[in-house]
Amino acid sequence: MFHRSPRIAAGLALTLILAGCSSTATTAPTTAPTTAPVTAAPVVTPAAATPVAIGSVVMIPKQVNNPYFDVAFKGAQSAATALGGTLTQVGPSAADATQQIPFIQTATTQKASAIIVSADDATAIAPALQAAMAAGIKVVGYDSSPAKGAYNVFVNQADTAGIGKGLVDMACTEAPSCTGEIAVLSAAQTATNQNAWIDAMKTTLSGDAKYANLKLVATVYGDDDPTKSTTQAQALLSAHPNLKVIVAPTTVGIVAAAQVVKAQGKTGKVFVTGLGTPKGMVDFVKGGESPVFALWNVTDLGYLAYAVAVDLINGTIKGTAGEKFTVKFASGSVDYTIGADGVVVLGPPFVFNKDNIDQFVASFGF
Ligand code: RAM
Repeated sequence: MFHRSPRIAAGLALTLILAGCSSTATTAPTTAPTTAPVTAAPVVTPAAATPVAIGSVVMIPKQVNNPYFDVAFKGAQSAATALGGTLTQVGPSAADATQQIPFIQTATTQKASAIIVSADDATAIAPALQAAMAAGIKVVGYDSSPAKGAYNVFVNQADTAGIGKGLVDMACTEAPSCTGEIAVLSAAQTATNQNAWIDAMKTTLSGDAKYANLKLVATVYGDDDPTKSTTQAQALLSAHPNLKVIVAPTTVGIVAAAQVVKAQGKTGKVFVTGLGTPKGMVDFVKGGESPVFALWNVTDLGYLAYAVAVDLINGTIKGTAGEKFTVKFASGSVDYTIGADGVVVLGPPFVFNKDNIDQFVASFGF
Protein backbone atom coordinates (compact mmCIF):
# COMPACT_ATOMS: atom_id res chain seq x y z
CA MET A 1 0.00 0.00 0.00
CA PHE A 2 1.21 3.50 -0.82
CA HIS A 3 1.09 6.49 1.55
CA ARG A 4 -1.25 9.24 0.38
CA SER A 5 -0.22 12.07 2.67
CA PRO A 6 3.00 14.05 3.00
CA ARG A 7 4.14 12.50 6.26
CA ILE A 8 7.90 12.38 5.98
CA ALA A 9 8.85 9.19 7.75
CA ALA A 10 7.19 6.45 9.66
CA GLY A 11 9.20 7.51 12.67
CA LEU A 12 6.90 9.99 14.30
CA ALA A 13 6.50 7.87 17.40
CA LEU A 14 9.41 8.61 19.60
CA THR A 15 11.39 5.82 21.10
CA LEU A 16 12.79 6.48 24.51
CA ILE A 17 16.52 6.03 24.26
CA LEU A 18 17.92 4.88 27.55
CA ALA A 19 21.52 5.42 26.57
CA GLY A 20 23.81 5.51 29.55
CA CYS A 21 21.23 4.03 31.92
CA SER A 22 22.89 0.66 32.29
CA SER A 23 21.76 -1.24 35.34
CA THR A 24 24.79 -3.56 35.50
CA ALA A 25 25.92 -3.77 39.13
CA THR A 26 29.54 -4.33 40.13
CA THR A 27 30.73 -5.51 43.50
CA ALA A 28 34.15 -4.95 44.93
CA PRO A 29 36.08 -8.15 45.64
CA THR A 30 35.63 -9.25 49.25
CA THR A 31 39.01 -10.89 49.69
CA ALA A 32 42.06 -8.70 49.56
CA PRO A 33 45.44 -10.38 48.92
CA THR A 34 47.18 -11.07 52.24
CA THR A 35 50.29 -9.19 51.18
CA ALA A 36 48.37 -6.11 50.25
CA PRO A 37 48.66 -3.08 52.47
CA VAL A 38 45.67 -2.68 54.67
CA THR A 39 43.89 -0.08 52.74
CA ALA A 40 40.58 0.01 51.00
CA ALA A 41 39.82 -3.00 48.80
CA PRO A 42 40.65 -2.34 45.16
CA VAL A 43 37.72 -1.01 43.23
CA VAL A 44 37.20 -2.91 40.02
CA THR A 45 35.51 -0.95 37.32
CA PRO A 46 34.12 -2.77 34.32
CA ALA A 47 36.27 -2.39 31.25
CA ALA A 48 34.69 0.27 29.09
CA ALA A 49 33.70 -1.13 25.72
CA THR A 50 36.31 0.04 23.25
CA PRO A 51 34.50 2.14 20.68
CA VAL A 52 34.86 0.69 17.22
CA ALA A 53 36.22 3.20 14.73
CA ILE A 54 33.74 3.48 11.88
CA GLY A 55 36.49 4.28 9.40
CA SER A 56 35.82 5.03 5.76
CA VAL A 57 32.54 4.12 4.12
CA VAL A 58 32.28 4.19 0.33
CA MET A 59 28.92 4.71 -1.36
CA ILE A 60 28.68 3.41 -4.94
CA PRO A 61 25.41 4.29 -6.70
CA LYS A 62 24.32 2.91 -10.07
CA GLN A 63 25.64 6.13 -11.55
CA VAL A 64 26.85 9.42 -10.12
CA ASN A 65 25.12 11.89 -12.41
CA ASN A 66 21.58 10.94 -11.41
CA PRO A 67 19.84 13.40 -9.01
CA TYR A 68 18.14 10.47 -7.25
CA PHE A 69 21.49 9.18 -6.02
CA ASP A 70 22.64 12.66 -5.04
CA VAL A 71 19.65 12.85 -2.68
CA ALA A 72 20.41 9.41 -1.21
CA PHE A 73 24.04 10.49 -0.73
CA LYS A 74 22.89 13.61 1.15
CA GLY A 75 20.89 11.38 3.49
CA ALA A 76 23.93 9.18 4.05
CA GLN A 77 26.07 12.27 4.71
CA SER A 78 23.66 13.37 7.46
CA ALA A 79 23.96 9.92 8.99
CA ALA A 80 27.78 10.09 8.82
CA THR A 81 27.67 13.42 10.65
CA ALA A 82 25.41 11.94 13.32
CA LEU A 83 27.01 8.51 13.68
CA GLY A 84 30.68 9.02 12.77
CA GLY A 85 32.90 7.75 10.00
CA THR A 86 34.07 9.24 6.74
CA LEU A 87 31.79 8.91 3.75
CA THR A 88 32.71 9.28 0.11
CA GLN A 89 30.63 8.65 -3.00
CA VAL A 90 32.22 7.32 -6.18
CA GLY A 91 30.73 5.50 -9.13
CA PRO A 92 30.29 5.19 -12.86
CA SER A 93 28.92 8.01 -14.99
CA ALA A 94 26.62 5.53 -16.77
CA ALA A 95 24.45 2.86 -15.14
CA ASP A 96 26.72 0.05 -16.28
CA ALA A 97 28.02 -2.84 -14.16
CA THR A 98 31.29 -3.14 -16.10
CA GLN A 99 32.09 0.41 -15.08
CA GLN A 100 30.85 -0.12 -11.52
CA ILE A 101 33.09 -3.11 -10.68
CA PRO A 102 36.42 -1.18 -10.59
CA PHE A 103 34.99 1.17 -7.96
CA ILE A 104 34.19 -1.83 -5.75
CA GLN A 105 37.68 -3.24 -6.29
CA THR A 106 39.33 0.08 -5.45
CA ALA A 107 37.31 0.42 -2.23
CA THR A 108 38.45 -3.11 -1.33
CA THR A 109 42.10 -2.37 -2.02
CA GLN A 110 41.84 0.80 0.03
CA LYS A 111 40.39 -1.21 2.93
CA ALA A 112 37.10 0.63 3.31
CA SER A 113 35.18 -0.46 6.38
CA ALA A 114 31.92 -0.66 4.42
CA ILE A 115 30.65 -0.41 0.86
CA ILE A 116 27.09 0.79 0.25
CA VAL A 117 26.09 -0.14 -3.29
CA SER A 118 23.13 0.08 -5.69
CA ALA A 119 23.69 -2.75 -8.18
CA ASP A 120 23.76 -2.07 -11.90
CA ASP A 121 23.66 -5.84 -12.34
CA ALA A 122 23.14 -8.15 -9.36
CA THR A 123 25.28 -11.04 -10.55
CA ALA A 124 27.94 -9.15 -12.52
CA ILE A 125 29.10 -7.22 -9.45
CA ALA A 126 28.72 -10.15 -7.02
CA PRO A 127 32.29 -11.57 -7.29
CA ALA A 128 33.81 -8.14 -6.56
CA LEU A 129 31.50 -7.70 -3.56
CA GLN A 130 32.27 -11.20 -2.28
CA ALA A 131 35.99 -10.40 -2.48
CA ALA A 132 35.29 -7.25 -0.43
CA MET A 133 33.39 -9.29 2.17
CA ALA A 134 36.21 -11.85 2.30
CA ALA A 135 38.54 -8.95 3.10
CA GLY A 136 36.35 -8.05 6.10
CA ILE A 137 34.47 -5.19 4.47
CA LYS A 138 30.76 -4.89 5.32
CA VAL A 139 28.55 -4.67 2.23
CA VAL A 140 25.18 -2.91 2.30
CA GLY A 141 23.03 -2.98 -0.82
CA TYR A 142 20.57 -0.14 -1.22
CA ASP A 143 18.02 0.74 -3.92
CA SER A 144 18.99 -2.09 -6.33
CA SER A 145 20.04 -5.36 -4.74
CA PRO A 146 23.25 -7.25 -5.41
CA ALA A 147 22.83 -11.04 -5.66
CA LYS A 148 22.14 -12.96 -2.45
CA GLY A 149 25.40 -13.87 -0.77
CA ALA A 150 27.08 -10.72 -2.08
CA TYR A 151 25.85 -8.38 0.68
CA ASN A 152 25.38 -8.39 4.45
CA VAL A 153 22.14 -6.39 4.38
CA PHE A 154 20.03 -5.07 1.50
CA VAL A 155 18.09 -1.90 2.32
CA ASN A 156 15.01 -2.05 0.10
CA GLN A 157 13.18 1.24 -0.37
CA ALA A 158 9.77 -0.42 -0.27
CA ASP A 159 8.10 -3.79 -0.53
CA THR A 160 8.73 -5.05 -4.09
CA ALA A 161 5.28 -6.60 -4.65
CA GLY A 162 3.70 -3.42 -3.24
CA ILE A 163 5.56 -1.25 -5.75
CA GLY A 164 4.48 -3.50 -8.63
CA LYS A 165 0.85 -3.29 -7.55
CA GLY A 166 1.10 0.45 -6.94
CA LEU A 167 2.45 1.01 -10.47
CA VAL A 168 -0.43 -0.96 -11.99
CA ASP A 169 -2.98 0.84 -9.82
CA MET A 170 -1.69 4.22 -10.96
CA ALA A 171 -1.79 3.12 -14.63
CA CYS A 172 -5.35 1.90 -14.03
CA THR A 173 -6.27 5.31 -12.61
CA GLU A 174 -4.80 7.16 -15.59
CA ALA A 175 -6.09 4.93 -18.42
CA PRO A 176 -9.69 5.85 -19.25
CA SER A 177 -11.96 3.26 -17.53
CA CYS A 178 -8.78 1.31 -16.65
CA THR A 179 -8.68 0.19 -20.28
CA GLY A 180 -6.13 0.23 -23.10
CA GLU A 181 -2.50 -0.28 -23.98
CA ILE A 182 0.24 0.46 -21.50
CA ALA A 183 4.03 0.24 -21.88
CA VAL A 184 6.98 0.27 -19.50
CA LEU A 185 9.94 2.60 -19.98
CA SER A 186 12.54 1.18 -17.60
CA ALA A 187 16.15 1.95 -16.63
CA ALA A 188 18.97 -0.51 -17.51
CA GLN A 189 17.91 -3.94 -18.71
CA THR A 190 20.03 -5.48 -15.92
CA ALA A 191 18.71 -3.29 -13.06
CA THR A 192 17.63 -5.60 -10.22
CA ASN A 193 15.11 -3.19 -8.74
CA GLN A 194 13.30 -2.23 -11.96
CA ASN A 195 13.19 -5.85 -13.15
CA ALA A 196 11.68 -6.98 -9.84
CA TRP A 197 9.05 -4.22 -10.04
CA ILE A 198 8.19 -5.08 -13.66
CA ASP A 199 7.78 -8.75 -12.70
CA ALA A 200 5.54 -7.68 -9.81
CA MET A 201 3.52 -5.54 -12.25
CA LYS A 202 2.98 -8.55 -14.52
CA THR A 203 1.87 -10.66 -11.55
CA THR A 204 -0.60 -7.94 -10.57
CA LEU A 205 -1.93 -7.49 -14.12
CA SER A 206 -2.62 -11.19 -14.56
CA GLY A 207 -3.83 -11.77 -11.02
CA ASP A 208 -6.92 -9.56 -10.80
CA ALA A 209 -9.89 -9.24 -13.19
CA LYS A 210 -9.96 -5.50 -12.39
CA TYR A 211 -6.97 -5.08 -14.71
CA ALA A 212 -8.18 -7.41 -17.49
CA ASN A 213 -8.54 -4.54 -19.97
CA LEU A 214 -5.04 -3.15 -19.43
CA LYS A 215 -2.69 -4.60 -22.03
CA LEU A 216 1.07 -4.37 -21.51
CA VAL A 217 2.34 -4.03 -25.09
CA ALA A 218 6.04 -3.23 -24.63
CA THR A 219 8.91 -2.88 -22.17
CA VAL A 220 11.81 -0.70 -23.29
CA TYR A 221 14.99 0.49 -21.59
CA GLY A 222 16.34 4.04 -21.38
CA ASP A 223 19.32 3.11 -19.14
CA ASP A 224 18.63 6.04 -16.77
CA ASP A 225 20.09 8.19 -19.53
CA PRO A 226 17.95 11.26 -20.35
CA THR A 227 18.70 11.16 -24.10
CA LYS A 228 18.15 7.42 -24.52
CA SER A 229 15.01 7.57 -22.35
CA THR A 230 13.63 10.34 -24.57
CA THR A 231 14.34 8.37 -27.74
CA GLN A 232 12.71 5.28 -26.25
CA ALA A 233 9.61 7.24 -25.21
CA GLN A 234 9.32 8.70 -28.72
CA ALA A 235 9.69 5.23 -30.22
CA LEU A 236 6.94 3.90 -27.96
CA LEU A 237 4.52 6.58 -29.14
CA SER A 238 5.33 5.89 -32.80
CA ALA A 239 5.10 2.12 -32.51
CA HIS A 240 1.91 2.13 -30.42
CA PRO A 241 -0.47 4.85 -31.62
CA ASN A 242 -3.17 3.61 -29.23
CA LEU A 243 -0.93 3.74 -26.17
CA LYS A 244 -2.74 5.15 -23.12
CA VAL A 245 -0.09 5.04 -20.37
CA ILE A 246 3.70 4.95 -20.12
CA VAL A 247 4.81 3.49 -16.79
CA ALA A 248 8.39 4.58 -16.00
CA PRO A 249 9.67 3.09 -12.73
CA THR A 250 12.78 5.30 -12.93
CA THR A 251 13.24 8.93 -11.93
CA VAL A 252 15.08 9.63 -15.19
CA GLY A 253 12.63 7.79 -17.46
CA ILE A 254 9.48 9.33 -16.01
CA VAL A 255 10.67 12.90 -16.68
CA ALA A 256 11.76 12.01 -20.22
CA ALA A 257 8.39 10.36 -20.95
CA ALA A 258 6.41 13.31 -19.59
CA GLN A 259 8.51 15.73 -21.67
CA VAL A 260 7.89 13.69 -24.83
CA VAL A 261 4.12 13.53 -24.22
CA LYS A 262 4.03 17.29 -23.72
CA ALA A 263 6.28 18.07 -26.71
CA GLN A 264 4.15 15.90 -29.01
CA GLY A 265 0.92 17.59 -27.90
CA LYS A 266 -0.39 14.32 -26.46
CA THR A 267 -1.30 15.72 -23.04
CA GLY A 268 -4.66 14.28 -22.02
CA LYS A 269 -4.37 11.46 -24.57
CA VAL A 270 -1.30 9.60 -23.30
CA PHE A 271 -0.51 9.65 -19.58
CA VAL A 272 2.71 8.99 -17.69
CA THR A 273 3.14 7.43 -14.27
CA GLY A 274 5.85 5.61 -12.34
CA LEU A 275 8.51 6.62 -9.85
CA GLY A 276 9.84 10.17 -9.88
CA THR A 277 11.07 12.95 -7.64
CA PRO A 278 8.40 15.51 -6.67
CA LYS A 279 10.64 18.41 -7.78
CA GLY A 280 11.37 16.86 -11.18
CA MET A 281 7.70 16.09 -11.85
CA VAL A 282 5.83 19.04 -10.35
CA ASP A 283 5.23 20.76 -13.72
CA PHE A 284 3.94 17.56 -15.31
CA VAL A 285 1.56 16.81 -12.46
CA LYS A 286 0.09 20.27 -12.74
CA GLY A 287 0.22 20.19 -16.55
CA GLY A 288 -1.71 16.91 -16.73
CA GLU A 289 0.98 14.76 -18.36
CA SER A 290 1.45 12.76 -15.16
CA PRO A 291 -1.51 13.17 -12.79
CA VAL A 292 -0.20 10.58 -10.32
CA PHE A 293 3.14 8.95 -9.56
CA ALA A 294 5.07 7.76 -6.50
CA LEU A 295 8.39 7.61 -4.68
CA TRP A 296 9.83 7.07 -1.22
CA ASN A 297 11.84 9.44 0.93
CA VAL A 298 15.19 9.05 -0.82
CA THR A 299 17.02 11.03 1.87
CA ASP A 300 15.83 8.55 4.48
CA LEU A 301 16.92 5.67 2.24
CA GLY A 302 20.51 6.98 2.23
CA TYR A 303 20.37 7.65 5.97
CA LEU A 304 19.11 4.15 6.71
CA ALA A 305 21.74 2.51 4.48
CA TYR A 306 24.53 4.34 6.30
CA ALA A 307 23.08 3.55 9.73
CA VAL A 308 22.97 -0.14 8.78
CA ALA A 309 26.61 0.03 7.65
CA VAL A 310 27.59 1.51 11.03
CA ASP A 311 25.71 -1.21 12.94
CA LEU A 312 27.43 -3.89 10.85
CA ILE A 313 30.85 -2.32 11.46
CA ASN A 314 30.10 -2.08 15.19
CA GLY A 315 28.94 -5.68 15.21
CA THR A 316 25.57 -4.79 16.75
CA ILE A 317 23.93 -6.51 13.77
CA LYS A 318 25.23 -9.26 11.50
CA GLY A 319 22.54 -9.19 8.81
CA THR A 320 20.67 -12.20 10.16
CA ALA A 321 16.89 -12.44 9.81
CA GLY A 322 15.13 -11.43 13.02
CA GLU A 323 17.80 -9.00 14.26
CA LYS A 324 16.34 -5.71 15.44
CA PHE A 325 17.82 -2.23 15.44
CA THR A 326 16.64 1.35 15.79
CA VAL A 327 17.49 4.29 13.54
CA LYS A 328 17.19 7.87 14.76
CA PHE A 329 16.05 9.95 11.78
CA ALA A 330 15.63 13.72 12.15
CA SER A 331 11.87 13.07 12.24
CA GLY A 332 12.09 10.47 15.00
CA SER A 333 13.28 6.96 15.77
CA VAL A 334 12.15 3.93 13.78
CA ASP A 335 12.55 0.29 14.82
CA TYR A 336 13.55 -2.16 12.09
CA THR A 337 13.74 -5.93 11.92
CA ILE A 338 15.95 -7.66 9.37
CA GLY A 339 13.86 -9.97 7.20
CA ALA A 340 14.56 -13.03 5.07
CA ASP A 341 17.72 -12.84 2.93
CA GLY A 342 19.04 -9.96 5.05
CA VAL A 343 16.53 -7.45 3.66
CA VAL A 344 15.39 -4.35 5.55
CA VAL A 345 12.46 -2.35 4.13
CA LEU A 346 12.42 1.45 4.53
CA GLY A 347 8.61 1.67 4.38
CA PRO A 348 5.68 2.34 2.04
CA PRO A 349 6.20 4.88 -0.76
CA PHE A 350 4.27 8.13 -1.14
CA VAL A 351 1.81 8.93 -3.92
CA PHE A 352 1.96 12.41 -5.44
CA ASN A 353 -0.81 14.33 -7.23
CA LYS A 354 -1.66 17.97 -7.93
CA ASP A 355 -3.20 18.39 -4.47
CA ASN A 356 -0.18 17.34 -2.43
CA ILE A 357 2.88 17.80 -4.65
CA ASP A 358 3.77 21.29 -3.42
CA GLN A 359 3.79 20.08 0.16
CA PHE A 360 6.04 17.19 -0.76
CA VAL A 361 8.45 19.41 -2.67
CA ALA A 362 8.64 21.67 0.38
CA SER A 363 9.07 18.89 2.94
CA PHE A 364 11.36 16.57 0.96
CA GLY A 365 13.39 19.24 -0.81
CA PHE A 366 14.00 16.97 -3.83
C1 RAM B 1 16.27 5.82 -10.83
C2 RAM B 1 17.16 4.67 -10.51
C3 RAM B 1 16.90 4.06 -9.16
C4 RAM B 1 15.42 3.91 -8.89
C5 RAM B 1 14.70 5.20 -9.09
C6 RAM B 1 13.21 5.09 -8.88
O1 RAM B 1 16.78 7.00 -10.34
O2 RAM B 1 16.99 3.70 -11.50
O3 RAM B 1 17.51 2.81 -9.07
O4 RAM B 1 15.20 3.43 -7.61
O5 RAM B 1 14.93 5.64 -10.42
